[in-house]
Amino acid sequence: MKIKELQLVLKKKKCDMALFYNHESPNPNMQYMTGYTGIGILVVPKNKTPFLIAPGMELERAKKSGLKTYSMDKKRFFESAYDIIKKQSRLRNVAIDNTNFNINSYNALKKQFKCKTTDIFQDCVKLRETKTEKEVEYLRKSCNFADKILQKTLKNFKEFKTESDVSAYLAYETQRLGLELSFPSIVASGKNGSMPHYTPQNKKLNKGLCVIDFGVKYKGYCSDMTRTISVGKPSPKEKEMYDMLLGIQEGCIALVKDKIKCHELYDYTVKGLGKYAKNFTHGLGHGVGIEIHEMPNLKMNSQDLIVNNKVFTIEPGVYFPGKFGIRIEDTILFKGKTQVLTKTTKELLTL
Ligand SMILES: [Mn+2]
Repeated sequence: MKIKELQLVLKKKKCDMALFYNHESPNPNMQYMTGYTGIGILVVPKNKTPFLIAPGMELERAKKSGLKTYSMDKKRFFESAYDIIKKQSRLRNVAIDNTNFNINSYNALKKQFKCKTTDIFQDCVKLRETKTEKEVEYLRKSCNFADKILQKTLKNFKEFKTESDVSAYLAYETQRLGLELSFPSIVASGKNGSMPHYTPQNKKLNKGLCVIDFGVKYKGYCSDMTRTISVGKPSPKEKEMYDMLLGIQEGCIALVKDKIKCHELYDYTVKGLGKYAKNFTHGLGHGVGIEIHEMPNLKMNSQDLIVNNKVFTIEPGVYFPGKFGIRIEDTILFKGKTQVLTKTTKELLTL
């Protein structure tokens, strides 16, 4: 995606080429440009066709990207790459994404290439912020799958005894459909719900509210959704807080429009929460794409704008340590109008 746009950045920054690499975990920018998530190097020359360099064991997979793929010989990673690249491109100024380069790799690159490097991490983040039609389609499907799996989980909820029963079922159903989780699911029952990033335990589900935060990856694209349900009948206080938060979440979604600044959505939430604003301890939401957290950032003071083809979450939450927590999250597409991509009911279910 967006190779031409990247090449414009390279020309503007007077770089000969961009170089991205994967060693262990996939580099999101390389995945974005090529779809390839294996070990190797992506080279994007400023005015020629991009190509991949991959070790023998990954060649078959790398070629599926449709890009010309060169085989690394048995030499070291960057040494091998250098021999291939120097025949194709000038190497005075190489653009790299600093945030995805570790210090050892950087030193190896500098030693071998003897080049200047220019950071294009933020440029890549910017390119990925607005989604192409293809990406919108993938994100929409990703959300459909997440809905389907979560709804099946809620339907079977009576069978689960522990938090990890629930998270294991979510993972099982995800894998059965040939998908991956966007992140380890959160299933936080009762007082555990007050920890926004809680890890589910192999312990009996507590009575009361239960926060379930879940998403899948479809063709590499993440969905993200949170529902809070009630195990047994909710107390009047829990029900009151839930209704208030749902009103704010839906009010916030209704407020989304072209060119609105993200802090305006955040401010609306804080105002709506009134005296409970101090119990809202995280940002209002974030962009989603190849990574679970992308731009825009819907936090305090954020000047990021909502414009066509941005996909992001709206997820207000309130947390009462030692008591309970509530979070309600949808993945939203803005494209002329606001479309809520995650469609699982937000009625407070008693299961
Ligand atoms: Mn989220």
